[in-house]
Amino acid sequence: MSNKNKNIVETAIEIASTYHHDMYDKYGNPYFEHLERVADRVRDMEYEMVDETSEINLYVATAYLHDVIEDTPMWIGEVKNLFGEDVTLAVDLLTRENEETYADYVGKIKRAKGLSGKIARVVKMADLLDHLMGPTPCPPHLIKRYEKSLYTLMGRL
Ligand SMILES: [Mn+2]
Repeated sequence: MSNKNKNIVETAIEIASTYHHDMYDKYGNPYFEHLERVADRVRDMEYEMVDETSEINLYVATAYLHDVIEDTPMWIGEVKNLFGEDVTLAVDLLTRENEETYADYVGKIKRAKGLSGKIARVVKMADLLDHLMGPTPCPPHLIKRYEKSLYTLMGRL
């Protein structure tokens, strides 16, 4: 684990806590708590899903940043300046466009190539698990969609 990559996690925490400041989930909890739980899940998944040559900190940094383009004024060019190409491509994959159906969005993540594709799949699975099994109840109408998305992504680990 290089120092350079150790720093990107610290930078990602700073960026996420700054940009998601004053945002709350539908239950009134600070949004940053969701990002921390997703990052913790990704750390837990390290030995199961991230091969030993991978840099776990690229995955953890992406976990903190996974909603920053979709939900805040953060610009993707700034993500690239701070975090480099692999994290930027992964965050871009994790950003759902307005006109994109949820199935198309998950399908795009499933098919994505390279390290950024793998990072996006691991982070999205951790995100879905937090929605389904985290401390805040999943709205019933979303349970099937999230379960189906999880199975879709499990098809390509
Ligand atoms: Mn999320």
